[in-house]
Amino acid sequence: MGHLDQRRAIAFGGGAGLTRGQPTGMLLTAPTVSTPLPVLYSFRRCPYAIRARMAMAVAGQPAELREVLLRDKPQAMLEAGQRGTVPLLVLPDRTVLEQSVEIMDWTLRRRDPQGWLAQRDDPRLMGLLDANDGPFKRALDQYKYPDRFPGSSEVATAKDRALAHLQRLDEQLCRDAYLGGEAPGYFDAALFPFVRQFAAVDRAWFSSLSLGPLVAWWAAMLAHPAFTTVMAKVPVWQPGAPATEFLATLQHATAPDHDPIK
Ligand SMILES: N[C@@H](CCC(=O)N[C@@H](CS)C(=O)NCC(=O)O)C(=O)O
Repeated sequence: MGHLDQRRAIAFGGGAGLTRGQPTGMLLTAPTVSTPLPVLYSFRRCPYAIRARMAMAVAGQPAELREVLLRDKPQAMLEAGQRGTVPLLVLPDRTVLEQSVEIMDWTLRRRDPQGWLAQRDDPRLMGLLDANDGPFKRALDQYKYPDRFPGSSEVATAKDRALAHLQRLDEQLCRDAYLGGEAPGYFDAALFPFVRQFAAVDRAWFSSLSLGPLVAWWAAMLAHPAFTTVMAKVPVWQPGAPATEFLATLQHATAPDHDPIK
């Protein structure tokens, strides 16, 4: 519960009174009652936001979705959180969740129809998550955006360091099709958006890697409904504009996402 202990209360702006719709498809049907919804500040292509949205999609968690531009963050978001990062979830009781993993945990503890939390405490998988969010993310950024690291000697080794992490995933995926077993779960959603970014730099090369299980997992996750649905495009949020209801956006999702990296 450590993460949740760090919750912080802020003034809750907007979202109150939004009427929940009647989502269909892969998700549960939410009741048609007018209650305040959590507000999710998100950026469509952010891997942290993708993992949070995937958990929310699987759980059928309603929210008001506020798509932001990272170069022009809304004031309400900056006032709500301390970090200025997405995803950011503001609950109706004014609790603020500022870490993607916190949002996944909060969401799935409320409702976990696919049993994603069963693997949550596996130390091996937790180690992979730490490696993903730490050294792999750093290597990924250096590989994708070498210009952002002028003079850094790390840039030259970034691709190899990223690949070393992917080899660890591949070893895991040699045993089972997904990181925690034969079905997708928590850690697949948590790590896949980052592997997707790495792969998107050079898809042809990535697809031809001799890491067969990893490439097969990547392809399966690209087609996973929780991923394809949360990549639906939504307008950038403007204060005062009509709210975008998260579950409703999922109904309109169509093709798998193939757009380039962020
Ligand atoms: N540890 C955070 C990291 C979130 C994060 O860094 N998100 C990026 C976007 S992918 C962000 O908002 N960066 C702020 C910026 O670019 O100004 C989490 O897990 O949610």
